[in-house]
Amino acid sequence: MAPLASAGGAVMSARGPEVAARVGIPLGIAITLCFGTGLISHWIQHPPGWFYWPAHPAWEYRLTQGTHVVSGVVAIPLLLVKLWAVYPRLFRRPLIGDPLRIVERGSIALLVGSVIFQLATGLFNIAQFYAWTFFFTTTHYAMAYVAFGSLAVHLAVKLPVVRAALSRPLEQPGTGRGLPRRAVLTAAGLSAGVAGVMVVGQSVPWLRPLSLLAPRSGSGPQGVPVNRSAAAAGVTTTALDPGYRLTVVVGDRQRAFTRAELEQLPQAAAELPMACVEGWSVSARWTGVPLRDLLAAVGDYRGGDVAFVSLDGGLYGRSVLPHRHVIDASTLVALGLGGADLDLDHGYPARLIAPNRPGVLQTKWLSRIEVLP
Ligand SMILES: Nc1nc2c(c(=O)[nH]1)N[C@H]1C(S)=C(S)[C@@H](COP(=O)(O)O)O[C@H]1N2
Ligand SMILES: [Mo]
Repeated sequence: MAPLASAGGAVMSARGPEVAARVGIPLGIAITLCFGTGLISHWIQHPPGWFYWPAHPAWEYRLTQGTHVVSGVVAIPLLLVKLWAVYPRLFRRPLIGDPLRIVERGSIALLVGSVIFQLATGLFNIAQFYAWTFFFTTTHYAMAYVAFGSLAVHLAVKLPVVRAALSRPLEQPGTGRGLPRRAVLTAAGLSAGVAGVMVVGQSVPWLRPLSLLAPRSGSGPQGVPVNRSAAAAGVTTTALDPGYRLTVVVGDRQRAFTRAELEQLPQAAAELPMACVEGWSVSARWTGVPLRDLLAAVGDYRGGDVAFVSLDGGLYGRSVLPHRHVIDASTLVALGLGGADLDLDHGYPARLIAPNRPGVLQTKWLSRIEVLP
């Protein structure tokens, strides 16, 4: 058996730019994917005027948000290995010096701080710390620019070091010290792979049994997970009240529908995913009244966004649907799921389901639908 001291010495030798640069490549790719898909998700929820997000393919948001969460989780072990590889250098003297060194140090401090902040708050969010959602969305969004900007500066400053490190062989011939570096890289790759597989199961059904890191991985009434139940939202009584009405407002006309009246309108079915911002998603067969037909039953819809209001007065009790989703044939005011009546926890008596939208905008327990001026 090798003496401990020599094993320790060999592991120490694996630290340095050779490992740091090589781990940096998948880490940079993961962070870039995470940043890009995060921007998409934010823009869908807070659309700038120039932003265009199509209604089809319906699975696109499922893919981008699944990628967002998987790439973020995969980045965590890679970041830890990278920090381990450069750790002694982070404290090399002088801590500050000439301007280039100040930029280098500053960008590293910002980069490490902001990336750790992003990964930690993202993880907390998928573990559902809903109390600080407002703080989360604005801060996670703003900090994403800080993280990505400092990554760009860091890469620009370090490019010569990175290129030199990548052009040197990983192994150092003759010293017998090459193996630990390869082992460190293998361990980094394996742990990133394991972390990725453990969350990817929340979007890919046949990997679901492996998704140990996914808090809501598939079970729920009618085979669809529930983030917020009717009881948690405090709507059980109002949703089951025989006096329930869904008010629909189109221009200066308005009509209030009972659930039975909604059931009497022509029904349609759509196979659409529920894709949560937390990364989990599942495809399901929804039935109900096409939104455009429901609007037509009330008045003359001439375009514009449509607002959805829930019996639930909470943070997610309201959403706005853009015109191109309003007119899409697969957008339903859903009354059924998987061939049965909508479960109370899935939004009974009626909920919105539209293609290619984040779950958070698929408002449950609808009380009012209104075409915005
Ligand atoms: N009124 C209301 N609608 C809501 C929510 C909510 O809390 N209240 N949660 C949203 C979120 S975050 C998701 S992911 C989906 C989940 O729908 P499900 O519970 O039917 O899977 O509902 C959305 N609709
Ligand atoms: Mo969600």
